[in-house]
Parts: sequence; structure tokens; C-alpha cells
Amino acid sequence: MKTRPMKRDWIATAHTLSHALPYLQRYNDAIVVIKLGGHAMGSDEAMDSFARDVVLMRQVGVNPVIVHGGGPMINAMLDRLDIRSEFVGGKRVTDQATVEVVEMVLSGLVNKRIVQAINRQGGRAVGLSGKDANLMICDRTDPDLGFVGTPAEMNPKILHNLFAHDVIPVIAPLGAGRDGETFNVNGDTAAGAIAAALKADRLLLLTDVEGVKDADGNVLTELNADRIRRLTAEGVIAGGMIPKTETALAAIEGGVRAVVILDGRAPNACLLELYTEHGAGSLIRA
Ligand code: X2W
Repeated sequence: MKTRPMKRDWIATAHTLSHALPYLQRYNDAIVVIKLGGHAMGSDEAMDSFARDVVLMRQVGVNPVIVHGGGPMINAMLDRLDIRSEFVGGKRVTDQATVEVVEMVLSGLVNKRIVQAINRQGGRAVGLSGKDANLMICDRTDPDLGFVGTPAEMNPKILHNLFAHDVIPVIAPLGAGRDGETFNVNGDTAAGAIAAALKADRLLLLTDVEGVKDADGNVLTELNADRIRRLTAEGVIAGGMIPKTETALAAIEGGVRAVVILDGRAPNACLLELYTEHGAGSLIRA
């Protein structure tokens, strides 16, 4: 027997849409940079769901920009090629052989998987890296890290051109060196630099934790720069959360209106954050 959705499901859908109106109006024409980390990229289904949310955002007037990572995917390929890899202070020590693999995996496999997922949902995604149109020119971070780059000069005009043509940019975190080098850039750092260059309205850092937590493990839904500094000094913000909060502080200092650290594995995380009163994760403002 054919089953039809219950009438109350339709009523709930209409109710949700109606209540989203103020948020739809607030984010019309906004620039929202979304960092999708390798750990937040799950199954094909989760990727399709993420892609649908991004296409929906574009449909209702947002200019979404995706900056992705792909650390676990780089590790898997380096393993297959028998190339050893280590991290120092959260950054991958990157020699010539490694940077070649990083570029192939990020600009090839990972970037195109996201581009294709968005396009399958009816969006118009174009993949690029920090090298394209000199979007992100980098200096060497530290000679001991090899080809790891720190964004030094940003040229975001290409992104505005893409917005004007209804295109969703999907960016791999590689930078161009001034002497023709290829630099491997931490995904969070790249997302922060791109969001600052665009003076984005929101930077959403999608991770695999619910947000910034207090000493009792409760998610802090709103916090400012001072609170972050205090929690870091007290050791409450520690480990993998430090690069995220540092990125958030740098982005805000660079002119981003607000940064949200949220769990990318939660269904419809981006929509929940932008279009409901509830929001999601930890909202960080100056
Ligand atoms: C990172 C780039 C990818 C990344 C790396 O080589 O793993 C550096 O460490 P996630 O998934 O966001 O961690 N680059 C310099 O940041 O990926």
C-alpha cells in the first residue's frame, strides 16, 4: 500500500519555513565561509546532505564559500605511497614529495568530491585552490616545516566575480609561493584568511565536536575574545580546539563579523545555525 506523508508533517514544514523568514532576510546577500574539515566529511549521504544545505543557502540569497581540509585523506594516500609524515604543532611537516601528494589529494580527490556533490544537488560549484587567480599568496611558515605556508597576500576579487555569476567556490587550502613554490596551508588557517579577505558575515568551522566547552563540559553557546583568552589561559580550551579558537580570533580581528564552531556531523548543521532561533555550536564575536 502506498503511504503518504502525514498532514502534520506538511504543517510542520510550512511552520518551519514561515518562522525562518527573519533569518532568510537577515542573511540575504551575506557572505558565509564554511570550513569543512576532513574529519567532518562523512559518508556519501552526509556529503549529499551538506551539499543540499549549501545549495539551499545559495537559493535563498547567501553567497556560500566552501574551504575544505582533508588531513585523513592525505594520510591515507601517504600511507599507500609509503611516505612517512609527522605533525609539529598541528602542522604537517611537508617536504617536496609530501607537498605533491597534498596537492593531488586536496585539489584532486577531495575538492572534486565536494564540487560534484554540490552540482548533483542542482548548485553550480567551481573548484579552485589558493593558487587560482593568486587568491592566496603565502610565505614560508617556518623552515623546519618545509613547504608549509602562512597566507601573506589575499586577492579575493575572483570570489566576488564567481558570486556575481551564481557560482559556489570550493577552495583547497594550497597557497602560491612568490618563487613558484606550492605551499600546504592548514585548512582552518586558510578558511580564516579567506573569510577575513572577504569581510565575511559568518565563518562556520565544521568540526567533529559540538563546540567550545566550559570546565564542566557544557557547550558555550556565545563567547567573546576575552572569554576565549581566559579559558585558554586556564587550560579549559586545549588540544585540537586551540587552532580553531585562534583561527576564530584572527578572523574576527581581520573583520569577520562572527565565527561559529559547530559539529559538522550533526544533520543540517549549517541550516540549524543560520535559520533557527536555536543556532548551533559556539558563536564567537568580538
Ligand atoms: C593540512 C592541510 C589539510 C587540512 C595537512 O597537510 O593535513 C597542514 O597541516 P583538515 O582535515 O582540515 O585537518 N596542512 C599544514 O588542514 O585538513
